[in-house]
Amino acid sequence: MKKRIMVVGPNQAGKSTLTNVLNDSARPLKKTQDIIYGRNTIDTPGSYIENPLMYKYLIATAQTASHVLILIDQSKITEVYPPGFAKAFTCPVIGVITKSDLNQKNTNLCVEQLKRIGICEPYFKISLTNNMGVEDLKKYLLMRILVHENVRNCEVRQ
Ligand SMILES: Nc1nc2c(ncn2[C@@H]2O[C@H](COP(=O)(O)OP(=O)(O)OP(=O)(O)O)[C@@H](O)[C@H]2O)c(=O)[nH]1
Ligand SMILES: [Mg+2]
Repeated sequence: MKKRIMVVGPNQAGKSTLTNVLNDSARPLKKTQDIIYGRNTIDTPGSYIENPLMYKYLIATAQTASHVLILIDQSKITEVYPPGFAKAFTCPVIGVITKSDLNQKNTNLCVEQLKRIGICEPYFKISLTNNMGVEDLKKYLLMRILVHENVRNCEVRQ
């Protein structure tokens, strides 16, 4: 089964905008109500991370993902993630600071939050209005997916 990149984050953090970029698609941006499987991604509703009763759906869905992107919205600091939340996932978790074109003074708070969540660096600072940082994130993901596939192919051949 094809593994996709799952995108998690608070309401309006830019999850669907980012999944559009990762899928080269242009789905209209309306509030995401359900988990949406795209060509390369799994988009999730902001309400799932804002409601602890919904964590189990995120964790179960991530079982089929290659990576989880945890988004922090730089424009609006909210503490929705519990400390150590990244450890709930069995696949690699990558920290992404979104809307980096807005409220630059919040960058350090975002970094501190990613650390509290238990995510290791590198963190990716992106803006989807001016495309800052997006290519670096795409390259990093592609590199990680290719390395993972090579390792799997080697294991199959042995
Ligand atoms: N300034 C700025 N706005 C952005 C950026 N990325 C997304 N947005 C805007 O933020 C709003 C919300 O974007 P979405 O991608 O729908 O956010 P979401 O996290 O999917 O939202 P929900 O599905 O409701 O949780 C839209 O108006 C986007 O155009 C960014 O990098 N900078
Ligand atoms: Mg959405």
